[in-house]
Amino acid sequence: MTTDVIANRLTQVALDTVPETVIKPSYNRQALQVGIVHLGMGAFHRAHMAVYTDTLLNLEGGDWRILGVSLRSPAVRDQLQPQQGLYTVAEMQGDTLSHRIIGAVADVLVAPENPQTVLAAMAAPGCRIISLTITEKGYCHDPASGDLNLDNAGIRSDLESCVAAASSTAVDAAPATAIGYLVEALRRRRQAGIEPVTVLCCDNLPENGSTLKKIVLQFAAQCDPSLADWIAERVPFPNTMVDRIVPATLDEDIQRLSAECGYLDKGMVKTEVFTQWVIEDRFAAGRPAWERAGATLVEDVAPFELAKLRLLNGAHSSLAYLGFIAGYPFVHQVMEDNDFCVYLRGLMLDEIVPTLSAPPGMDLVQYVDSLLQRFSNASLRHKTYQIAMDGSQKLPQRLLGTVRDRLQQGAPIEHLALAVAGWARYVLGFDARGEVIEVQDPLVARLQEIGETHFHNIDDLVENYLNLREIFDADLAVDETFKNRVTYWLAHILANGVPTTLRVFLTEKASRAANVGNSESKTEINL
Ligand code: CS2
Repeated sequence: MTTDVIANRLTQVALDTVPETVIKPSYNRQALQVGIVHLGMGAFHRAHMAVYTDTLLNLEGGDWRILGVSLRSPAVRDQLQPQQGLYTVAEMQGDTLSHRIIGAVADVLVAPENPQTVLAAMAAPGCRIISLTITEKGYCHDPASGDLNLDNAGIRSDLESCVAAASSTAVDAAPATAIGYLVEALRRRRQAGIEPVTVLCCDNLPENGSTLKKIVLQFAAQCDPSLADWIAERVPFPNTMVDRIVPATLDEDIQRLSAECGYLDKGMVKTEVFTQWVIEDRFAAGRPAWERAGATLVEDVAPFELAKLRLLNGAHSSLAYLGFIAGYPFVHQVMEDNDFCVYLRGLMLDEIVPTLSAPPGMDLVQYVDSLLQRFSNASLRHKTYQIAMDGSQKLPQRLLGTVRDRLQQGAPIEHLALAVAGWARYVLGFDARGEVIEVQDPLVARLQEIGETHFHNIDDLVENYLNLREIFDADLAVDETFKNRVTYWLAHILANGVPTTLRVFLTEKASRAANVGNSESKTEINL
């Protein structure tokens, strides 16, 4: 007998024995067809888009179930397939915990094991939406310029297959990248005369749909310009703003669920109560009525997306780098440190908010308060290390766009420069006690080479980081104010550590405000 049987694994059959306190799908799952193929079955999708879709299926049914595709690892398939796609979303806030089982996922495929099945599903007439949560680096682009990275090994091999497919009829391409899958699926749809689909990007990229469209068109143009034209004309790529904090599931979360609800769910995800999804309403072949499930369908997502990327994600990355170096493994621990709270509030209110225009119906000062509360949610146990990953892909849209706008306005960038210095300190690859940090980033080799070569000369160190064109565009790299302030704060952190640096930062800020007499800052300094 396996442990799964002993522990009562969640399955379609076992649904009846799940306690009443757990919300379950009320629709006949098998009767509903797949209408969405989703690339990237990580925890975020399972706690966000799949939940909206499940809510809608509960309300009105519809052929909108989701076929998930994992582009690399079989882990999620191995978790969900024995559970017939069922999994639990645990919403956590303080001591309160609610559980809901999601039925929207029909199955999960692992792309490298079954590339042709994946492509066939993406090219099937029933597939009306192809959606993606593949993280920033999955787009194989240069985050500073938004262009496809033609040096990426996966892109190079996918381009070769694409050229071959465009010139012959019987090529079974096995793409390496999500972009390769998308273009090949769209090529097959066009060739077979199947109605175009909508490609729905749900990652934290600036103008995510438009960015993905540009990458896809650049790719397609390299192998078949007429395909690029067809995609440009026929396939919508709506922009979206996605928001929900979804930390990676820990073993202890699975054990807790098992202890509290009496079943084993290896695919469970944990999240906060808050959730938001703003979608540009531009679909080629219909869409689920997600507005009935709480999503906001709008004509223009840009202000929502910019506010979310710059405020939530910008502050998140800042607290992750500085917090990790300060010795805090979890986000809520950072928020328990008053100096951090004051700094983050100042970062958002003084330096980020002035670069934004408030999205319709949103008060940005209230939004900042709500973010500080959300970050303080101790029950999520969200690791600073998780957010610190892939900084080279995140910094441009989270912090550097704001820096650029502030510099153009001649406005101070002190908080932002400290955050960028926190990133530069983190990617050196050792913490305050000299312990190794396993930096996870597509540019890790170059980052660490720069760190090793220039560690003893901070000016050169910063200069070399700023010369990484994937992250810092040419104008920003030569901006003396930016370089100077990042160098200043990095030197401070290296000499004194993050906690002392933060204290000095806040003291200097308070005395500047006192000197001005009438504080320029909206932040309450609580020293
Ligand atoms: C986080 C995001 O890991 C990260 O980089 O900043 O995943 C964040 O939790 C979500 O964007 C919240 O919507």
